[in-house]
Amino acid sequence: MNNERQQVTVLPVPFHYGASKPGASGGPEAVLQAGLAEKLRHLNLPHSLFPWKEPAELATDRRSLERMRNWGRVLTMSEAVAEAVQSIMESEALPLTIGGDHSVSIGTIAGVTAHVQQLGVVWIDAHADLNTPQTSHTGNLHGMALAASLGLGDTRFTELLGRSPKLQPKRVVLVGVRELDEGEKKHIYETGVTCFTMHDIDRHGMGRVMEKAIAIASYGSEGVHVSFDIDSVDPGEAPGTGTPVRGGLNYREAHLAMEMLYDCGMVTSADIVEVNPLLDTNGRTARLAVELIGSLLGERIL
Ligand code: Z70
Ligand code: MN
Ligand code: MN
Ligand code: MN
Repeated sequence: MNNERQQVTVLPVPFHYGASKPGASGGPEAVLQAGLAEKLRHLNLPHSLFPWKEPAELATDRRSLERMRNWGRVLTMSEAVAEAVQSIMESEALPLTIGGDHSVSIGTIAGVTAHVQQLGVVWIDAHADLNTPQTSHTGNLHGMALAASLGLGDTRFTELLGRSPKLQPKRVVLVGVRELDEGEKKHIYETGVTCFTMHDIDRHGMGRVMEKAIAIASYGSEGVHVSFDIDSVDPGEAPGTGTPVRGGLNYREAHLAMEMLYDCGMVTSADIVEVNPLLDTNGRTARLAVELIGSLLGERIL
């Protein structure tokens, strides 16, 4: 985006079947309650709410239940999200998808890449979400979302809207990672995606890490997609999420990341996922999500 009063279309996706626990389906409502529309108004950004309709349920193949839990539900949701995001991109607005668990990003990336072929991705998360049905210990599709976008895993997901892979590994950067399954480490080495762990952030600072992340995601790219899993932030600051992991981003690091992404002027689309109001304390995590969206869309102190 060129950042000039970009039209924003908010896509709420109340969905939790990609995760172990329910609750993430309350994410969009919680983030809206916490003042998302007011924030966009305050930033003087023209915005609208996409009328999300719960798709009719697809019969689930029972044989696949263990390795890809609820795959039928996740697939129909992904198709609907991909179509919605594609139409938002067509209208030249920025799709801001509010999850929902992280499986919603399978659809958002499919929708964005229908328009932006060479898309960079900055995936900010405690996890890498690089499992396939073969490597996953849980069978949860939110742990397979980035893998699917890179063409790894079940073809029903990798070939959403046709083309696979959606992303080239050289444009994909993970930030904030602190919990990886063995198979995910293998996928990082084999694909060559860049992974900045909490170790890198502690050692070099968030500013330096984000400079590198943005340089990698934007080099030769036509746009950058931001996929922000709220569990990247330390559980002390963001308790309302399904899989909290100690030692996460602090408040300032999370905001700095979003501010630097805005400043790069390349952001075409974003997801904020895994806000779980059932696990939240007094709406703290939902409010944080709204503040971070503000920073991503240009809010500044001075
Ligand atoms: C684990 C899995 C995950 C988000 C947890 C966890 C994945 N690697 N992703 N929370 N957002 O189940 O595959
Ligand atoms: Mn995630
Ligand atoms: Mn995560
Ligand atoms: Mn495990």
